[in-house]
Amino acid sequence: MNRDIKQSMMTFRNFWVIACMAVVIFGSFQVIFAATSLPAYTGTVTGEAPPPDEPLSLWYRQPATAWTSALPVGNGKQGAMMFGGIDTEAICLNEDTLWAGGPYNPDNPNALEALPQARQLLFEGQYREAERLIDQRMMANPRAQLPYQPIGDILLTFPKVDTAENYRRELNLRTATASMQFTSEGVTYKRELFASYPDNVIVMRLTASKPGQINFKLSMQTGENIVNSDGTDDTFILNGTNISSQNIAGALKFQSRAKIIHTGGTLTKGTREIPTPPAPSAGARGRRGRGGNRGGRGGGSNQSTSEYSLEGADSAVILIASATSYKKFDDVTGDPDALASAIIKKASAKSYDTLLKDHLEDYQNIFNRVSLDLGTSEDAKLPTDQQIRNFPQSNNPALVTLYFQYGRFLLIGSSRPGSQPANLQGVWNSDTNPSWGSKYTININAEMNYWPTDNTNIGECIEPLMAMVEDLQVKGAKTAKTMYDARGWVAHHNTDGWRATAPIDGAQFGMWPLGGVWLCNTLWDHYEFTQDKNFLKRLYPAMKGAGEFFLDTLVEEPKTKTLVTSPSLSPEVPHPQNASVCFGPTIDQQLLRDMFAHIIEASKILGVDEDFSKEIAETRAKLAPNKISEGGVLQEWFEDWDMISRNRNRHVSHLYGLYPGQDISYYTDKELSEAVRQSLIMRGDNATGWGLGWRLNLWARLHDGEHAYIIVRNLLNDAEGGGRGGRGFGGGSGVYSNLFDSHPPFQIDGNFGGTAGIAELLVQSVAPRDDKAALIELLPALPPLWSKGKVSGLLARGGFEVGLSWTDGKLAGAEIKNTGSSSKSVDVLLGDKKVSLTIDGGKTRSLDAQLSNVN
Ligand code: FUC
Repeated sequence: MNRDIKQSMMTFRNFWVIACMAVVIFGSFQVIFAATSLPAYTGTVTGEAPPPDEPLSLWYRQPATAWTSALPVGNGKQGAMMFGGIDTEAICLNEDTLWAGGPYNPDNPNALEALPQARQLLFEGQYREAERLIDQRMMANPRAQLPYQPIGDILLTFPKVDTAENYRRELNLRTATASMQFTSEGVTYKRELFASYPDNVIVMRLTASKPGQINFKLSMQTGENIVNSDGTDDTFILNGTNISSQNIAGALKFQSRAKIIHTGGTLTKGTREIPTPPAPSAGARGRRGRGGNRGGRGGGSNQSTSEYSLEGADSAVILIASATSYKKFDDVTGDPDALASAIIKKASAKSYDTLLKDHLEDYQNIFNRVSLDLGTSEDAKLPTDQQIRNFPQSNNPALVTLYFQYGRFLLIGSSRPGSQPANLQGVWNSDTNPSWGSKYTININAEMNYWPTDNTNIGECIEPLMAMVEDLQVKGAKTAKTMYDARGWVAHHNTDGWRATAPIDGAQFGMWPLGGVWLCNTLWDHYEFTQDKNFLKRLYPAMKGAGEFFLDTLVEEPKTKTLVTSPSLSPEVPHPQNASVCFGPTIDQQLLRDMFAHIIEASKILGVDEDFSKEIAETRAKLAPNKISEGGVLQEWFEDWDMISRNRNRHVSHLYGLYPGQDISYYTDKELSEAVRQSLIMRGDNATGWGLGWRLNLWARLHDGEHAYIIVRNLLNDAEGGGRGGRGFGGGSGVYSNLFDSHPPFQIDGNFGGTAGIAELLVQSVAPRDDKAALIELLPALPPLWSKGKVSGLLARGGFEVGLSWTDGKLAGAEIKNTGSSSKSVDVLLGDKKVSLTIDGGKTRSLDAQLSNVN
């Protein structure tokens, strides 16, 4: 179906679903709606609120109606979105362990028998037949993984407001607090929301400039099953169970609590009559859309029967916590009631000011490590949605700075020690059937989420990814044994909360056994930045196990006698033989060359597994090399099909070697780097969110700041204004008005790729290896439009922190700190100038514009 027609039908369907649910029940006070949107405010907004004092703020002069205009907060485990509605509000809640279904084993024992035949067909050039065979005999059962779920929405309804003066809502990135304020009949109302990591709680405060003015009713809705909704005198409690999916029964219990603490006024607990709920939308019950990937809309249709009313209070604080029975991918015996009540008990023992202070101390300790100034402009004074609309015609570097810092805020908000890793939507999902299940796609997306972790100095955010890889080793070992009769572990192109590792969706997407390797390489990068040997000890078993799997499954290509993966594919790109499945796609060998090099180095550093490391080195030497096609591009496949295919796909998998990989060095592999450049030109600058994030980093590595800026522009395209769009997705990629990346729909990886790429334009680095010192390059790809600026707190591989400033596009000065405890050498590069420094542990050296050492 024509994409535009489809899109407008979707919009129409959304409208209809929302309209059906916007049932006014009891007079002007109570409204039911789906929190993928908020009914538009029907009163009048007057006045022009000034910009917030904090320049690092997203801000708007009207409430959000679409979920992608609402503002997120998160503490890693719990996420919330706030619309800033005037007489209605929905706080959309996520808890990162609520997935559909329960523990399951999708490994397909029939795969093993089909494996040799698939390999043979591939070597015989019968790609289509191989793909068909794999599709029939080697895919997971079920063929899809299970989707991540929203908890539901806390609904607040307020007395009707006819006129709201000087309305403003904002997200202050310095305080990680979303808020809104307006004045009505001489009273200024303010509502603030933050998510505290130290207390694992979501905190909302409602204040008014005059006493006795806080009135609201609180209830909840969810797309999950409600067991009961009740509570104590001051605490709303909803107990529920998760939905089933793919015939895997829901096995999780969950609970959400909202404790209302008020000054003055009266709080009453009541019940409300629920009209016969609208039939659950197909989306709410696991309907699978286009390609099995497009989600349905509508998260919440089951309404709580309990409802709390606060009347005439001076102020109120609502403490919100959700918990589930998920303990681990194979253990669902947790007690959500005990967990949620413990959180609320701990948080309510603190005053609001203390909760806020502890939150700020924790958050700012991480967020404030990097400061960036790319310059400002008149446009920077405008509301964020306006800045986005103007961006193509303006030079507004302040919006780029905001977008950069927003990416850091989002990762701090969706991935902290003890939480799950950031999924395709971080920890902000409103749909029970989200696009691509809001899972972990590990053929680019989950890894991209972690690209800004180290260079933008938020290193602790990587911990959940390491923990997930520990789980995947367990599940992936079963998949390796069952489906390949191999040692070690394997993960294909996706995983979920249950850590499924078998190939899914269809051979042309799922038959890619390198997901685990890419994850290992992402984690290795953390080691290169930090030089943290304890982290390396934790990572090593994962690399070793992934290495063992490939020692057992690499096959010799008959003509060249080189080693290749088979069966595999170049992620999601069909080749000219009418299939995607193939042997030895370029990315596979690049990923393996990198990981094998890491294993060899780790074995030396940790003093372990000498023989294994030798075997890995021998195998590494036999891997099929990178090849340049007749047409001058880097070959994507083993065969030279690129010039036939002339693919403009968003995936640029074969360019992995240059970024984020290390297989192709811009400094030493000039010809291959040029071939990467040619491939990138052939692929084009037009892609969906994460495809742009990847292109940005690649252009940065290719030292082309001017071209990189074209990509920055595309990343910041106004997704809501139509504008340019990614191929095959019918337009609308870029950013929504809340600066969420639009694939479309919202997918968070583009935000993270963008943030990493902006840092990569300013500083690049190579870790020390053998007797070679670390390398730090200053301003490798500065876009000409950013003529003056400064940055501090970026990290470089080898254990360094870098600050620098520039004017007229040229370095003004730099500071390099050795973040380790012992003395280290580093080569510093600026254009074709290079100096070698030795910096004592914990010390900083300053350089001037000529790279002369000034102290
Ligand atoms: C891969 C990509 C899609 C999307 C999905 C989550 O399948 O090809 O574009 O990002 O992952």
